[in-house]
Amino acid sequence: MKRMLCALLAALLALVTPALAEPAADVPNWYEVFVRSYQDSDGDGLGDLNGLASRLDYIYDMGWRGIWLMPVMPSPSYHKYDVTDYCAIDPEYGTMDDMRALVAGCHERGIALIVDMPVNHTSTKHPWFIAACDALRAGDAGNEYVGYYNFTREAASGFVPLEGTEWYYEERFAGGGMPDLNLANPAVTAEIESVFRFWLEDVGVDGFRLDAVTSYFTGETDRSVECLRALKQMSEGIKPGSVLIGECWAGLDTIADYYASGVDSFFLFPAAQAEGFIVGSILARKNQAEKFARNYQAVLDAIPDGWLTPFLCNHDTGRTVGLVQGRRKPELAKLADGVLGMLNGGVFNYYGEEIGMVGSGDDPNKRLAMYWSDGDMTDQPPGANKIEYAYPYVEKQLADRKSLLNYVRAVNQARLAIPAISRGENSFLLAEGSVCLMKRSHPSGDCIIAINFSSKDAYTVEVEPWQIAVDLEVGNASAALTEKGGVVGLKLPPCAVVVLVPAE
Ligand SMILES: [Ca+2]
Ligand SMILES: [Ca+2]
Repeated sequence: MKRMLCALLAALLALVTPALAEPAADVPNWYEVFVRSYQDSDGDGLGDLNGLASRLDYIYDMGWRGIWLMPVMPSPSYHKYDVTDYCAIDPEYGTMDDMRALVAGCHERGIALIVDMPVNHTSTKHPWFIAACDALRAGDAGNEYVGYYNFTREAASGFVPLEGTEWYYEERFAGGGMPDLNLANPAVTAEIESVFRFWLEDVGVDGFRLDAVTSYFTGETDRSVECLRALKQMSEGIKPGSVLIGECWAGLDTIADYYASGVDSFFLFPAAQAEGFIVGSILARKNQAEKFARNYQAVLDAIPDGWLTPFLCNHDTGRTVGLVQGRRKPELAKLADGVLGMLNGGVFNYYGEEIGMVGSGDDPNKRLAMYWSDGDMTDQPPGANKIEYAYPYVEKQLADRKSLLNYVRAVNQARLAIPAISRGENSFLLAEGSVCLMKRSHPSGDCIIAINFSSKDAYTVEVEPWQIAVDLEVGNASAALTEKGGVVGLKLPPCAVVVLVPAE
């Protein structure tokens, strides 16, 4: 009787207790959004938080379960990486109440939300910097805010003169009005802790994207790693399970070194951009699979226990369609997204990638207005001088089963349906010529991933007679399992990405 009661209680509890949200660090599909260019809600031409909130159903339906917001705090610049108040929302984007509503809207749908936290530097218009400069001009070098930044009397690389004084201040992103904070000053880290507490506890976000971590202590990896370790302890102490993802724009070895900080993940730059191994493999004339396998294995060897966050492009880089000649070869834009989507960890898609937006050259060109439908877009960011859209807008692509958008959606859905893709342990079964076979082992069920990098059909002998669970078609041809003389083989159309699972 007692046992029955316990079972009944447990069943009741299971009914009333909401499923615990997964730690954000396990989110398989992320979406990076530049709020200003995404969706306007009030007719001023500038994207805003309420506009983004109105697109959450679209984002969810596309299969993204995490959003990274580029900075939303008050700032004199259009990109807002130079902050003047870390605990407020830029009025262009809305109010803190709008932010809280956005967080609620995300969490209702099971979407994690992280915000960009640029703490390497502030704006020159930040009250801390203004107070520091006023003090130095008044001859008060002992003022507490002077210690918030790195002032020196000697000219040095990375330092700029403070007008009206004999002082110089550190500014690693020269010309951007972004003086570097003195992260060795406990008063500054105490400020950061109260900022973290505000966002994690009060606003309820799930973590932060940490901007420019290699500039925390320029040229001193150990000190930057030490600082990140303290930030991770700080955020974990405030909100266990909150996520930190660092921008360590560097080579694989340096990124691997940064994982020692305990920060959850660092963007996988070696996979990204024209120089990255995804585009590099796709554009190789031969032996694409070997190139991919060699490079991906190097990543897995360098970061054996770390959670990866691969991506193709972001707000600082050229967009994928340009990188893979996707105007002429739309199948390669799909293949790039397919290959990215078959990597371990949490994959990041930059907004607009799903419709094949293009952008290169000056930064604003890489941050153009999201193209929702005819006439439905925000104003373009100031300074954009190359405005073009190579592919149709969202509305058209939603209606086209063969569009890039529906391909990206299928990639995301595959990652949601088969956890082994993002979390399984990888082993290469084959990497020969243009064909690559990977096995992912995971307690939820194993899978095999097959990629044909070439523009020709490929046939490979399969190791196990599994069934095709996902066939990411770029054209009209499908993958197929065939049997010849008792040996099961896999036929792969051009640019195919296929996921197999054990036959039922
Ligand atoms: Ca607006
Ligand atoms: Ca710095």
